[in-house]
Parts: sequence; C-alpha cells; structure tokens
Amino acid sequence: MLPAFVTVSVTDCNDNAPKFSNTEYHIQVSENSVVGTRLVQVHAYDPDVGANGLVRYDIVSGNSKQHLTINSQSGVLAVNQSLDYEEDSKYTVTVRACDGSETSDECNVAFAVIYVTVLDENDNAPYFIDLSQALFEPSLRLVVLICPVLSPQAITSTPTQQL
Ligand SMILES: [Ca+2]
Ligand SMILES: [Ca+2]
Ligand SMILES: [Ca+2]
Repeated sequence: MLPAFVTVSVTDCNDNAPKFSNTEYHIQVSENSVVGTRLVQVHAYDPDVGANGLVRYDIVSGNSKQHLTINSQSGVLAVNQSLDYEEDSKYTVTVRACDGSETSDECNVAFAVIYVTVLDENDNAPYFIDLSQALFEPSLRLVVLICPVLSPQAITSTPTQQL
C-alpha cells in the first residue's frame, strides 16, 4: 500500500498588529524650517503577509492646526505649515499605525508619540509700544518705574545731595 500524502496550505490571517520600533520619538526643529522639511520617519513592523501586513500611518492627535503632516505609507513626519516658536513651541503628536487594506473596515492598530520641540530663531525685530494705548490694553505687560520726585526747593536747599 502506498503512503498517502496530504498537502495542507495554511492561509494567513490578520492576527498580528503592527508594532512600532520606537513608541516615543523626540525631535527638534527650527521655527524657520520651510514647509516640507522632514522631521522623522516612524516605522511599525507587521509580520503578516500581503495586505494583512501593510501598515498605514496617520496622526490622531496633537496636530489641530495642521502644522505637521505624515506620509501614510512612508511614515515620514514633515512640516506642513510655517512654524512659529512664539505661537507654538511644542507639539505632542500621536501617530497611529493601522494594518490591512485601505478598503477594509477592520484593522489592528498601534500608537507612538512624537514630541516635537520648536527652536526659537531671531525672527522678530524690536518695536516700540505706544504707551498711551498700553495704559488701556490689559494684555500688554507694562513695567512702571517709580522714581522719587523731589521738589525744586529740596534740590536747591541741599546742593551737595545726590539722587
Ligand atoms: Ca497584521
Ligand atoms: Ca516666530
Ligand atoms: Ca523667534
């Protein structure tokens, strides 16, 4: 009797979630960086096969003003709009990695956080404040210097006294 051979094909299921190589990234960027400047590339690995192992990236929080953008396929985080240290000096961006095909409703996810520190540049010239408006504008910080006031009589009566 001849031995019977049975061929068993194992089909892949999407039973692995993506896993980030780092769950935290800390980067610094000059506020003068031009739009399109690449900041960091995140990466998540998924051992599944085909679409089950395809990883897409998106930003889920920390980017309400759309100053940053991430390439959904490469995971490259880049400057999307001009940065301004005087407006926002830090961003805490949560990035999600999602597996499966784009048409699939279900996916496994993983998260990483990117801490972006904006570095100050000397991009503002000094300017004078109109003191007459500053007196009525509570948002302006006005430092008032109080100097002693001497009467003319006091000055003339003590000519050797120094202020
Ligand atoms: Ca997977
Ligand atoms: Ca600025
Ligand atoms: Ca500045």
